[in-house]
Amino acid sequence: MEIEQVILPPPVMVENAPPSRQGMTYAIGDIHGEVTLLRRLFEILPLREEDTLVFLGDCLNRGEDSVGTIYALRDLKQQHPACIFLRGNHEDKWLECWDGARFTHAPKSKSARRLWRHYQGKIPFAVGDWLEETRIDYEDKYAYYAHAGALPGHPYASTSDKEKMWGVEGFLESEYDWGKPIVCGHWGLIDPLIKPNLICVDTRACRGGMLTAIRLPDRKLFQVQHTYNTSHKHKHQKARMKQVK
Ligand SMILES: [Mn+2]
Repeated sequence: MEIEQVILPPPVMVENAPPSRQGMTYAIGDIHGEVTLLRRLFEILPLREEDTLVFLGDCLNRGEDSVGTIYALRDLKQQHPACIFLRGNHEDKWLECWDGARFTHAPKSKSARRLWRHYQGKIPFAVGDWLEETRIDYEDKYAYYAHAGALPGHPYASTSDKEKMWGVEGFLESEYDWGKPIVCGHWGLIDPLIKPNLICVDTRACRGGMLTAIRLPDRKLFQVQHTYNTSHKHKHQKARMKQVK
């Protein structure tokens, strides 16, 4: 099996750095294997050394190349150590099949089974190794970050791990103030949802939508999308850059 390593371009450095060199945080929505979009996103992010990257989970399954995406994320962390990888429901499912050395079976989903068949059950060790590194949530001075959000109406700390990864009904509609905004992916929206108390940046990258990143604290959005030649869905793709605000 040929495995292609994906090399990400070096981070773009900002020419006119803001007067304060305070680190900002880029939260990146569900990638779902869309490694080309990931690469394009990093062509437009004005990432600086002091900034933190928070990947909001569901990095694999469904899209173009799940394993390539994991390699790309691993390489990115080599270049930029301040990378946080959150655990989404898709990572959670794959981890249940990981025994610390290999995957024993595939999760029960169409895209996971397709991946399993593609590698004839021999999914590279690097994937399990990376999965082990994922964490349920993250907090910094700007926000709480969890793949699918938090339990509405209760302090953040009372949200269970399962709820953070799999979501709770009514979360997106909630006006509850957790003290800091909750930043999440998971919900497959057409446009990013940006409210005072919560932000969702899963914008269906793997289903013809956008891969979205939001920067905190200024809430600037960075988005890339495939543009398809209608007859060759995955061949003639270009990222279309759309910056909002
Ligand atoms: Mn999800």
